[in-house]
Amino acid sequence: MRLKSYFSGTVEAAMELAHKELGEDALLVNARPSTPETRSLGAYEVVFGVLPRNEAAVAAKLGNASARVLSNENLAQDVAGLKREIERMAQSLRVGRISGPQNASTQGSTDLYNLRIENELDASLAQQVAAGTALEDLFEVDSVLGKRGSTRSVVALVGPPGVGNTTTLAKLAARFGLLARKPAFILSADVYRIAAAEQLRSLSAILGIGFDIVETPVALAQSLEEHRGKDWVFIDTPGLAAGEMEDGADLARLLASHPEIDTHLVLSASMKPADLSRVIDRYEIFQPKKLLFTRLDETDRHGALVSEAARRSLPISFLATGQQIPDDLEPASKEFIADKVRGVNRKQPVRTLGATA
Ligand SMILES: Nc1nc2c(ncn2[C@@H]2O[C@H](COP(=O)(O)OP(=O)(O)OP(=O)(O)O)[C@@H](O)[C@H]2O)c(=O)[nH]1
Ligand SMILES: [Mg+2]
Repeated sequence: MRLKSYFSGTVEAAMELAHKELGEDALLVNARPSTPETRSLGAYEVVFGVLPRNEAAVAAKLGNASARVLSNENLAQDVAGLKREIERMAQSLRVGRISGPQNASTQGSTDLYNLRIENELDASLAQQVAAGTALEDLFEVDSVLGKRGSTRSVVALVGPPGVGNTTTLAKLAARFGLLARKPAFILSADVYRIAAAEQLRSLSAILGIGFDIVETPVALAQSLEEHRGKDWVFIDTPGLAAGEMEDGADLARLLASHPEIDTHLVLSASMKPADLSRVIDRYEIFQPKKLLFTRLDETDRHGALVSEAARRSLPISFLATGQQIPDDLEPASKEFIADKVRGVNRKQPVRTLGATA
C-alpha cells in the first residue's frame, strides 16, 4: 500500500490531482485541516492510498509528475494498520455504504466521501463538516405555519409542476384544519388544472373546510380579506414550468407583497442538485420564506436539501414522504435531515403537527 499526502486549498482540488496522478482507484484515506507547520503548503492535507495492484503503474507515472506530492514518513509507519482499514473501506465503498465501527483516522474520509459523493452535499459544506462543523449547524428548520405573531395563519404553497404542491396543501389542510378544530379555508389559485382544483374542493367538503377557486391575484386578495376571520387559510397555486414564470408574475407579486402570507417553495427532494438550484432561482420572484421538500421516499441522496437551505438562508419546513393524505408529511427535523445526509437511517420523529402551530 502506497500513501501520498496532498496539500491543497480545497479537498476537491486535492482529489482531482490525486485521481489524475494515482488513478481513479486512489482511495481517500484522510482529510484534515493542515497543521500550523504545513499550512503554507495548503489549507488541507488530504491523504490518498493506492492499492498494491496499482502501485507499479502509479510509481511509473509519478516519476514524471511535476505536481507537489509529499511523502509522509510518519504515515508510512502506520501502513500495516491502515492497510487493513483501507481494504475494509474499499469493500464498503464498493457496496455503496460505509458501515460498522470506524476509528478516527477513517472518519474524515468516510464523511467526505459520503457527504460529497453519496449524498451530493455542496463541496464547501462537505469540507466544513470534514473540518469539524456539525451538519446540523449548516441549516435551519421551521415548521411553525403562518407569520409569527399574526392572529391567523395564511399559508401558500408555490413550486414547479408535479412536485406535489396540491397534495401537500391537502395534507396540511387535513391535519391542521382538522386537528386544530379552528375555522379553515382553502383557496385555489390554480385555474390551469381545474380537475386538480375540483379534487381539492371534494377533499375540502369531506374535511368540512370551506373552498373557493380564485381566478386572478386581485380575486385572491379580495378573498383573503373576505376570510379574515378564518384561523387557517391555505392557498394552492399552479405549478409553473420554466417557460411559464411570466404567467405567474402577478400572483408572485401579490404573495410577496402580503407580509402575512407564509409562502413555502415546494421542491422535489429527488431533483438533481443543479436543477433544484435553478428552480429556486426562478422562484425568487415569489420571495418564499421556507423550503418544503416532497418525494423523500424517492431518493437516497439528501445533501442538496441542506446545500440549498444553507445557500438561500431559508429554513426547511416540512418533509413529504409519500402520496398518502394526510399521513405522509412530517415537520422537518434537523437531526432527521442530518442523519439522512450522513447516510444514517433514522425514523422521522413523530410529532403532533397541530402542536407546532
Ligand atoms: N412518491 C411521492 N409522490 C408524491 C409526493 N407528494 C405528491 N406526490 C404525487 O405526485 C403527483 C403530483 O402531485 P400534485 O399534488 O398534483 O402535484 P402538483 O405540484 O400540485 O402538480 P400540478 O399542480 O399539476 O403542477 C401525485 O400523484 C401525488 O400523489 C411524495 O412526497 N412522494
Ligand atoms: Mg397542483
